[in-house]
Amino acid sequence: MAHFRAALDAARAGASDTSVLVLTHRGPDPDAIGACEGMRFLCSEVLGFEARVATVGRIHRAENLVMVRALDLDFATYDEIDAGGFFGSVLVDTQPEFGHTLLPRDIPVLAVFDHHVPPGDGAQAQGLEVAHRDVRLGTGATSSIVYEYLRDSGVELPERVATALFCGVRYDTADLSRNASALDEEAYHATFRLADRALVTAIDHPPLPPIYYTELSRALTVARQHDALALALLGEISHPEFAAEMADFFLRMKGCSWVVVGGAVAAEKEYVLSLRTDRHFGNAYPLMDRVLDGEGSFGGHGHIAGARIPMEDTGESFISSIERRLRHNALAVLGKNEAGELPSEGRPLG
Ligand SMILES: [Mn+2]
Repeated sequence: MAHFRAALDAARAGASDTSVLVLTHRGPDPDAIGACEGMRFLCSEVLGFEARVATVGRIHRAENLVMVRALDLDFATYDEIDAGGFFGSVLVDTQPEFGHTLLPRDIPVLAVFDHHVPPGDGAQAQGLEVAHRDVRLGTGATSSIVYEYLRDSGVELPERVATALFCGVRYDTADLSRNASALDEEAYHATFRLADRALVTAIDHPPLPPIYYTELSRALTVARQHDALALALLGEISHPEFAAEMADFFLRMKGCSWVVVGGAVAAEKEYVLSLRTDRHFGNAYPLMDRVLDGEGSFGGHGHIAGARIPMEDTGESFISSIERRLRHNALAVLGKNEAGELPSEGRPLG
């Protein structure tokens, strides 16, 4: 905490600007949203700086939208931000080296709080000089790390901040069942005690748009099971979080130990992939590496990995060529059958 404070103070001393900008990865999930809100509160209430949160990419997933709306979080979008007012930025739930994170050119990154494996096996992890870098691979949620700074400062958490942090820990650790450390456990219980219970439930059961059911129906039709792998490459989808949500959903099927779900998001000119493994199956990160086989960029921790492949073309044939490669790579992980062939068709789920 003293180190983080010193990093901000040093940057503030040499600047005419007075505010801190809090940033996260594109298409923020509940952990990113919770960590942003906790960090905004820490910077403003504890450290005494004006602080602003800016997010990049629209927030689509119903849970995440409800979280921002119901908690009335004051998040700007990146494009609205005037770089002039900030002496530095703080990154949460991501690292400057990740491809899915946009950094303003004129604002230095002063601090990083994250729990994802740094790109490049950690060797080039210190690529950008950052005064305060707190990356904890053993922690289930960045919201837990932010909670620890708030706890150590002794500040009382308002209901809204506690609710945001709780949702962050809750969804990134699946209610402490996934990648959860002692700190996650403490953060989960401490923030839940102060959270707005009605809002916690409302965020868990958000209203869903009609397109959700259309895409759900397609995902169920397209998904195939190959031994312990459920594979669903969905063609075009309306938003990237849908792939993550379907990955979680398919992983619940009995007999399924790992899941790969992908879809093309035309608006963002990207093909997104979500990979999940169950408790017994091992790490998601090296599996994603094999499924991508050099394409795009990816990140992950424990049983979760996500990837993005830029698309120069959003036409159907381009999308299917990506999906053909991904399917081939995923099936190659399963190995060849006795005839020396990769498993082919698979069978429909259910
Ligand atoms: Mn996270």
